[in-house]
Amino acid sequence: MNQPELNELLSTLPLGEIRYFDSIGSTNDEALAWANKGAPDLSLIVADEQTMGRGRLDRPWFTPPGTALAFSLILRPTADEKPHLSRLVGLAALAITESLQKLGLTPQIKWPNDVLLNQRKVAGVLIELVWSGEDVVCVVIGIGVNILKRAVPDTDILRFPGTSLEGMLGHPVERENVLRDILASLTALRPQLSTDEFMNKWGEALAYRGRQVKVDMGGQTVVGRLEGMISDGSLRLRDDNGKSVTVRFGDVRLRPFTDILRK
Ligand code: BT5
Repeated sequence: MNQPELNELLSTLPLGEIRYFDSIGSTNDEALAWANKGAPDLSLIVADEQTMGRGRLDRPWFTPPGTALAFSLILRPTADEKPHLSRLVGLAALAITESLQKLGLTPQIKWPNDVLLNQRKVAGVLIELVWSGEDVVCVVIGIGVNILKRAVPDTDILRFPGTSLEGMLGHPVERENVLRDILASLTALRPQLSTDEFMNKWGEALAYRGRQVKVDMGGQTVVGRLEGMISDGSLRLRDDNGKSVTVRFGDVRLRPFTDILRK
């Protein structure tokens, strides 16, 4: 992967500027800095390797060189999009699932920000906002996808089992094509962000629907049957007393099977 190849590969997509790095701390950090300096809408940072890749709550995200996709897209939300910023994680996750479906795979979204193949995490999304006073001026959508088996960290340092496209397909894939497909899906889905159609697509892609799950909300946990989402993308569960519970942030795990999967 290099800058001229990327420019050529993505030339038909409605992107802003594109910057490529052989190695970087975190593409999201670079994107946040660039957003603050006026990056145009849909500008893109791509890196071959991340040395300080981040997940949510500053958890580490591993991107060894030559094995994965790590990129960040800068969005300047329109007035119509601003009431729906909490759906952007779904936009990114859906774009990933659509691109993996093209490879004949059956991905699911583990709410809120993971994409799973066969119950294992193949991709993660990290959304970060740039504020000006009370107003969100930019959103950085960070996406990491494990392409080769070597991208997947050792099981003992993972919170959830991981996998790669190579691991699932049994052969390597061209990561450039996956990148192009994700960006094509994301830019095509973006105009639907405010619609019920978008929420339906997102809901249909959710893993564990109708199953008993445990959601860890940073210490506090909720247990219940996963019913779907409400319009802002929050998760809707039905607890054992039949009460509807809404969860805005957390880590979902299947109950009681997750611990078996971790081994
Ligand atoms: C995420 O966070 O899954 C968001 C990952 C976003 C990464 C992209 S790469 C481009 C951009 N630049 C960045 O710096 N970040 C974004 P979370 O749900 O908090 O999951 C983090 C957890 O995933 C870690 O605690 C590990 O257990 C696990 N993990 C780390 N690297 C992984 C990998 N390559 N494959 C599978 N799991 C991984």
